[in-house]
Amino acid sequence: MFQTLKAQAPDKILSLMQAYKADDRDTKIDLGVGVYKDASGNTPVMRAVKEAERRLVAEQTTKAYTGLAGDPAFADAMIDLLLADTVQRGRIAAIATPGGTGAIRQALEMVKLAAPGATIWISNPSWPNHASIIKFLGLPLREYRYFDEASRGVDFDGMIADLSTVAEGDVVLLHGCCHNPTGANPTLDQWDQIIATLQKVQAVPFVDVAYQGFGDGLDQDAQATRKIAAAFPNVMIAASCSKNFGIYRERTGILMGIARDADEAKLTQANLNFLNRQNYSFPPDHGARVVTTILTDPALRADWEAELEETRNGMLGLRKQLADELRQRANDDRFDFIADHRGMFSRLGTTEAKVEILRADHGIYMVSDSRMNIAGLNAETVPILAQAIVDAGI
Ligand code: PLP
Ligand code: TYF
Repeated sequence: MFQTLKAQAPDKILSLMQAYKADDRDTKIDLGVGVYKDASGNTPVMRAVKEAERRLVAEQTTKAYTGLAGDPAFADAMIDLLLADTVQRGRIAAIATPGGTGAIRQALEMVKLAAPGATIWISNPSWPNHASIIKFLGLPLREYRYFDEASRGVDFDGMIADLSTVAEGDVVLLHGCCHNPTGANPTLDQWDQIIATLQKVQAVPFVDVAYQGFGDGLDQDAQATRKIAAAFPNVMIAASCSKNFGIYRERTGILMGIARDADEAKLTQANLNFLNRQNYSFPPDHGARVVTTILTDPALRADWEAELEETRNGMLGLRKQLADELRQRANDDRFDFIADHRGMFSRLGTTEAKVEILRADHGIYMVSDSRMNIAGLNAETVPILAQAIVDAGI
């Protein structure tokens, strides 16, 4: 059987991780995979996570199965964190999933069930796994313009022009905040126009939120998602706890489906439960329970928010430092966009050949599309990167 298999293209970001590990230069700098790193290059377990895990180990009395949708308290806590009171709770169906990726996969399977002919629209560019999973499921895929190569900001006119051509019932995948891979995000006014455009064509928004708290703050990063949630009869939202709780390997995420009314929400919930059952039955519980413990305990929650703020402000500081260094060294303000971008990533906007020069000559690893993980930097390596960018003639 296996002899019939074809080779699969490897994930570029994960291959880069391997290449970085194999490089024996001690000056190497890893700006590849989207994992947060502190100034010493470590990805620590957050304080509140450690404490929640300690309590769980001490107090948990059973590991028996939860429900197919996961622990209902997790859904309540996550809906509150992301949507606050934007939408009536009775209109929201939700399932716990293995990470944000599991939620994306289940959302796309939901489209296959509910609207098999619908085209899925993704930004150009987007997180590579979006297109990969859509194609794997055999769903029609199209791209809308998103990134303006010249300014390294959002190509807003192009985006609106393309979204105006979406057919009724098509699904439009949007990054709720901290766009991956570009770091460029619409303003709240622009979000209003995006929403008006999608309402006009009667599209179904599908929001991917993987970095809440990494951009402008927990509430600020949820603003676009809340606006969308309030504006459409049906919305899907895939949220990940990997980054903002630092629990990458626990595989903790949630898919929310906003329905027209409570009856439709019950039907949606039953179908989401069905999809969990078809794919893996009960979703992982440990990470979800850690998240619920933190979000529902005021002291733990305050400590988590404080540590997340330190993380966020650290990345903002590095952005500013890098933009300043580049302004001085290049004697030009063309890199100021780095300070305007939000989240873990910025797309530098250079060629694959220049990215390769940075890797070969300077041991600086970024994804071939010139996406850099800002958290891979520290105060000492920012000037080294800035000089390398100038030396490479970027
Ligand atoms: N969506 C985007 C845009 C991402 O960058 C990620 C990456 O971590 C995810 C979803 C899903 O992450 P995970 O499956 O690790 O929770
Ligand atoms: O974009 C990133 O780097 C993160 C981590 O197959 C990641 O989202 C990268 C590739 C992948 C899964 C997660």
